[in-house]
Amino acid sequence: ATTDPWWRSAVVYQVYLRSFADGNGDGIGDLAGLRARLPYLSWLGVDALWINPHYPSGGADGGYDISDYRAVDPDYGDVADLEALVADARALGLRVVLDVVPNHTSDQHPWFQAALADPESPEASRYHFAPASEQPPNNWQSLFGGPAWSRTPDGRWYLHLFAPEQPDLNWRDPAVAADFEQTLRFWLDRGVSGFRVDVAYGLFKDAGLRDNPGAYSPTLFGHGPEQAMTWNQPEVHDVWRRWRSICDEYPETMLVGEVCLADLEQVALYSRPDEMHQSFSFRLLKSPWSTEAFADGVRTALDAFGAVGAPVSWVLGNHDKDRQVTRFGGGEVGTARARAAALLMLALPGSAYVYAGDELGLPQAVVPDEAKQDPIFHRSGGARAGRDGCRVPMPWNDTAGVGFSGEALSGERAAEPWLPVPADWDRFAVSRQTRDGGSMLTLYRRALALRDAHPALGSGEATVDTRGDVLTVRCTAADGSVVRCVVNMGAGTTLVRTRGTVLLASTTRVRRSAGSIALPADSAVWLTED
Ligand code: TEU
Ligand code: CA
Repeated sequence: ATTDPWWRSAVVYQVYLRSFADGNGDGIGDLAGLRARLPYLSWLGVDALWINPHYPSGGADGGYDISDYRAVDPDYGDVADLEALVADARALGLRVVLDVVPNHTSDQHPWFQAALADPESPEASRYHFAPASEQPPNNWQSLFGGPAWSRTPDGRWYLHLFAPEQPDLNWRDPAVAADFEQTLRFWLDRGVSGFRVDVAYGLFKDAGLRDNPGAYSPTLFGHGPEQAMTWNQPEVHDVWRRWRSICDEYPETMLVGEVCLADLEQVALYSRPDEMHQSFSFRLLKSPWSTEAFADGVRTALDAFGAVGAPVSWVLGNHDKDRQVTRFGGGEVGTARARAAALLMLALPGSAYVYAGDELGLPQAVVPDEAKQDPIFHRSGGARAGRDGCRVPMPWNDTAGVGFSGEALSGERAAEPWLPVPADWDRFAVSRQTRDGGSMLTLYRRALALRDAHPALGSGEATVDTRGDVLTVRCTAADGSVVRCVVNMGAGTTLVRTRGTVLLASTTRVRRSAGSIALPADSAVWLTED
């Protein structure tokens, strides 16, 4: 019972639309499929869903190259399907958050097509073009590999910080801002509860497009001063102030920014009270399995966001990073760690983002090279594996097609899924895990139910302590109630002194005795106070 706005402690489930559920049997996840699976999300106990881009797209970067911001890609349905989804979700108490991509459009977008056709067109000034010359205008690199500048057929240069099919918009042209404001209103008028803002640290570039001081080499936690000319320009904050004021016209709306900067204090500035409501904290997503790394990540985030009065938005997985089971070592060890990490994240105050399939403990899938779609793989000539392995369709049941494609709809055999599902993935199927009291899915569902029941979980204040391999987060609610999350990140069993009750354990191998519990390697518990 709290009067806080919903998003401050929400659990938001990230739906990779193309891989979630295929309603019409063409092998591609869609809005109808998602709509049919809403009861699952309600049963699981999440508060909201964020849907990866659903817009018409050139198809060069998993939908992050948008050709029409106020429509639905025919692969996924139409605007009426989205409205029906929002209505059904609302009836189940679930909110729908859309992805919006303001840093760049598709090269198929009518603006870019007009700009290609006529260098003097008004659309040309909405992008970054430079006159034909031998060398590109500066030393900027594309995040997907190679120079950030490509040539038009008539020899001009244009800027793309991602793939060449994703030309960067020029936010110094007021027509760009005006158009995005219409886009926001278009979807808000259709009942969505907000937006996840792609590359929110981008948009504006150095006004003189000067060389970056350093080469592009992503540091551990994101971009830093070496890329100072490309990212995090002060002007961008005016955009978020304007977007906030638009969202404030619609009750209970939120903006969450993707801000991939190394310095979390800079990231938190995007969540000042008059800007976006949240910006992701990617620390847990990028930390190796070590007490120091996790403790530092949690403390740094709590401090940085606390300083601006915003909740931390915790992330353990998304569509850009290897699945956590694999990141944490794979197999049984990786799974045990992912279970413990889930209890840590879901205890911490703030909002938590759960990437579809992480609640099933999916590992990074091995996708054959010839099936890979990710431009990172193709542009690097195969040197970088790409992100396909975390984007494989969801296994719903243990039939041959793992229940991804709706059997009922056409009566015909469903098409092959757009990315191949590993042969043994029926073992991760929702249908199996629902029946298994020890499954990852059961753990998530129990954790989410407890998080609803205990105000100390997901809101209030947290303090972080480490002792050897043991990380303890002590969470105190406004009513004074306390829950501790104790994580043993070491390789051996450890004894935790407590008289409290175990609310939930990540493993059945926790042993209780009077005054203490034995916590096995790579496990976590939620404890009431002594
Ligand atoms: O990602 C943008 C982005 O900058 C991250 O990939 C970032 O480089 C990384 O997390 C740093 O550690 C977003 C989307 O999430 C991604 O899927 C798109 O490909 C990209 O924007 C372009 O739209
Ligand atoms: Ca489909």
